[in-house]
Amino acid sequence: MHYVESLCSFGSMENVEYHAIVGPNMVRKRHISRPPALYQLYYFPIPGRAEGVRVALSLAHLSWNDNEIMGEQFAQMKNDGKLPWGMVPILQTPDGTLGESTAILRYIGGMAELTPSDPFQAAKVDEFLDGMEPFSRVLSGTFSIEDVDERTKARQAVFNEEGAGTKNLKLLQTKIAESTTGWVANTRDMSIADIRAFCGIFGLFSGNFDGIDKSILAGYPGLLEYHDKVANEPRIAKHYANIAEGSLRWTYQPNAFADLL
Ligand SMILES: N[C@@H](CCC(=O)N[C@@H](CS)C(=O)NCC(=O)O)C(=O)O
Repeated sequence: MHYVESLCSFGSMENVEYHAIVGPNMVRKRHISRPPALYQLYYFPIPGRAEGVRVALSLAHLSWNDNEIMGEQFAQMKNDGKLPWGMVPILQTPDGTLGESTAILRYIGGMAELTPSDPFQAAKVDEFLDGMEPFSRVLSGTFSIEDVDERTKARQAVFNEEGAGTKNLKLLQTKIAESTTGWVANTRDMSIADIRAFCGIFGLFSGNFDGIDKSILAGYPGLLEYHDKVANEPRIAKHYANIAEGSLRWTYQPNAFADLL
C-alpha cells in the first residue's frame, strides 16, 4: 500500500493547525506539537484582502500560520516597524517580510501551481490582478462613516445604477464572458487571478458589510456561473469544505448563491 504523507496547515478562524496523514480512502487529522510554521500571515479576522493568500498558502501545502490580529496588535506591529507599508496583510517568510496582498499572492501562487509558466499568460494574470484593484476599493470611502444608516445608504449607492460597484461588477462579468476557458485571465488552468476574483467578488456579499445584500448578485448571472465553476474546482471545494458555523466564508462554498439562480 502506498501512502502519501503531506503536511497541511489550514489557516482558519479557529487558528488551528493539523497534520493530515492521507492514504487511500483515509484522511486522519491529529493535533501535533511542532516548531513554528515557516510562513506567518498577519491580517484581521475576516477574509478581506488576505483571503486569496490564505487559499494559495493552503493549496501550496506550505507550513503556515494564520495570525488573526485585532486593532491593538496591529498598532503594536505598526509601531514596531513590522509592517513594511504600515498595513496588513503581511507574510513573514524564511527570507524576510513581504507586504502588499497582490505581491504575496504572486509569490505564493508560484508555489501553488497557480501561476502560468507561459510568459504571456502570466502577464495576463498580472494584468487582471492589477486591473481588479479599483473593484477592491469600491467600499473604501464608506468605512469611516460612523452612522450605520448613513453607511448603509452610502454602500447602497455604490451598487445603484451609476455606482462604482455596479460598474466594476459589470466589467468583471464582461471579462469572464470574454474568456474562452472560463478562468478570468483566459488561462488554461485556474490561476491566482481567479483566486483573487473569487475571494474578492463573493467575499463582498457575505453579510459582513452593512448595505450590501447578496441579492445584488442576482443581476449578474455570469458571475454566478463563475462562482459555480470556482467553488466546485476540487482544490477550492476541499479548502472550504469544513468551515466554522457562522463563518463569513459561506460565500465560497458550492451552491452558496443557488437561491439566486
Ligand atoms: N494595497 C494593500 C492595501 C492593504 C490595506 O488596505 N490594508 C488595510 C486592511 S484591508 C489596513 O491595513 N488598514 C489599516 C490601516 O491602514 O491603518 C494590499 O493590497 O495589501
